[in-house]
Amino acid sequence: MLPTLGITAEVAENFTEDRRGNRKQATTNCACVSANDSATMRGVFTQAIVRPPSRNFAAGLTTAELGVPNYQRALEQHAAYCAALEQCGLQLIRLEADERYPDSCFVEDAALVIEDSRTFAKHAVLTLPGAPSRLGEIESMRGELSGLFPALDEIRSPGTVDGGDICEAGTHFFIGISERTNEDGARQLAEILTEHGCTSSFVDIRVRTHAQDARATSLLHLKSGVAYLGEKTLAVSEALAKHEEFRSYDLVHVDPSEDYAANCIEVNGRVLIAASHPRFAAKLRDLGYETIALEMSEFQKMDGGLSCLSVRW
Ligand code: CIR
Repeated sequence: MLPTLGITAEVAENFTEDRRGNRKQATTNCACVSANDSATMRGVFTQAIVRPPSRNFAAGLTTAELGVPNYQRALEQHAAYCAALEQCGLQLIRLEADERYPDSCFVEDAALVIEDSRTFAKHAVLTLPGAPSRLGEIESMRGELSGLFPALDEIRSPGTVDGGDICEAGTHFFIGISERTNEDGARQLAEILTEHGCTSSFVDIRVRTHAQDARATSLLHLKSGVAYLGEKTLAVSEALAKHEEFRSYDLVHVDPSEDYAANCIEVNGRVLIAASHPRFAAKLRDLGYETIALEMSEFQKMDGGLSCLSVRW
């Protein structure tokens, strides 16, 4: 247990793998890669954009019915999240809180950064969020990303894409078709990915995948139910476990009582998971993953999870 910032580091094995399945030595409490080293390494995350919740965070969209989030606690949880990303070796680009958009701390939905499979160059894509109240979020993201990348691709209306619906699995991307991401947007994104030597497939999360399971229809985003852990392995909620698209992958099943835990993120050999999901944490440990557990209660109240709080590359 690390007492600082509510982070729990659980080291299970002395090795781990990066996003492309390269085995490497795990480290316990220091950054896995320095920014300089990682700039020359493929498939390694070096940077992330984050934005803290704004004072009016509670005015954002939610279906969770878990109560009103506590702003101070949300700030503390966000700070712990940022510290965990730094612990994993990422340099953070910290945007200012933006009260115009109460959901804007969920930066993942407004952009993604992909790696060209042939040149390994990083390439930024501006999305077009499916919720009208979030559309304006892309303008500050555009400003930020255009200063960092030579050119931006973008999803254009009538297409809509939320970053939460895009699950990168190496050079393949699963694109969720949801209440937020429509077919037009998914097709546009698939074309952009093809131009960068990546493949993609669509996963329709609007349809019920388990006849008796009402939860199957309640995923906000694809990544509310699935996460890529490297080496052709996915953490997957019951609602998505039987989906065709995941058949050729090794699946780490998330117990239905811990559904929220499916939204975890692998960062340079560590997996950030939501705290208080002991079954999932134990399963990952048994499989040899090093995990960092983070309190996420205030973001969960607003339908947000670990992936949503950063754009990582
Ligand atoms: C929304 O409904 O848009 C926000 N309250 C939550 C967004 C969560 N984002 C994500 O899963 N990528």
